[in-house]
Amino acid sequence: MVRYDILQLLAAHPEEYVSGERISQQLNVTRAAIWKQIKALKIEGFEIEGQTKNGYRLMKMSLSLNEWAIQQALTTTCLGRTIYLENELSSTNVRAKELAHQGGVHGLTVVARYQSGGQGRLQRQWESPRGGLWMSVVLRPDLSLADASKITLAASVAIVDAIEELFQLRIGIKWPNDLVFNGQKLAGILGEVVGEWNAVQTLILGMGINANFPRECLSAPLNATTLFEILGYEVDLNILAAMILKHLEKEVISLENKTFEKLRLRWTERAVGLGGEVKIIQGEQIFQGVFKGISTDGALLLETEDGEKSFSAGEVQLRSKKSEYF
Ligand code: BT5
Repeated sequence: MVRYDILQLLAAHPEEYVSGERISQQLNVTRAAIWKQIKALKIEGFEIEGQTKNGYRLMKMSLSLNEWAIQQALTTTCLGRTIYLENELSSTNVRAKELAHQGGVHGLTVVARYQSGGQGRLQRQWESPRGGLWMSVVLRPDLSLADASKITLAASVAIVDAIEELFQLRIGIKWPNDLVFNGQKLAGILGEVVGEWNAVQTLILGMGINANFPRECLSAPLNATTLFEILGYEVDLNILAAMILKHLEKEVISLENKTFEKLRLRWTERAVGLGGEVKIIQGEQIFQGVFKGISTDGALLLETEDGEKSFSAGEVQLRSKKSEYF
């Protein structure tokens, strides 16, 4: 796309103005076309200064989601290398599933600026206003089904690490995969297994991060927060997406190398409610006990009066005795 060729050229010369003549010659486009594309880039959120005498200079990248900017920020080998960014989707998980069925490769990523039918686990809804990061990745890792289920734990750690690296913010993980700050939900993860593909398991990993919008954009009863609320400024969603994909790729590779222990420890370090009294709701049954951590197969360990019990994600809900998020 000419627009991004122009941007590429400007980005390659961050300290200087690039003349319209030079852009025109290098990209074989008219001066009028350049002006039109620069205008479009500004609407996309890129800050570009134009000087009649000197030409154009890229002053600031766009904080809004942009395919080109994500590609620029990516440091991964596979994840996000094929990327689809849509202005609006019902759900990125649904779209990613369709693309996976059509043969989408390992690492294929779908991002939407807005979801009209964002999905949570167990048919719950996920509110997805503009300004959030709604992203799903198709993963075809070299893992058994049992190990593949640990990928949602890996995603929690990846998001926590990305947010810490970028904003020096410490996020907690509420088992199995809610990310919370001061007891309020900041992000959620929806992992779905969509079956085998050449004997390799295919997963769709959906990640939703409440980023650049105020808390009021979510319905009032939710116990939720957003990065904007916490940090007081808008973050670069492209860099955030790329950073999460970087950490996620690392975690997936380390799971493939059978090194779950490190992930288990990293996860445990961030777990909220650890060592405390919790309730586990499994259908009609309620178990009480002390939350001891997660086992080597990723199950939650609960010390009850009748001894240690383990619960795998999906079938149970975790509650503190006091509140939903401790
Ligand atoms: C989750 O489910 O937390 C998984 C959320 C995954 C969302 C991503 S966005 C990209 C991809 N595409 C999708 O369609 N989904 C994934 P669960 O643990 O079931 O939590 C759902 C519950 O969280 C809801 O019932 C609400 O109570 C609450 N909730 C809904 N929207 C929220 C939001 N934006 N922030 C915080 N809490 C929310």
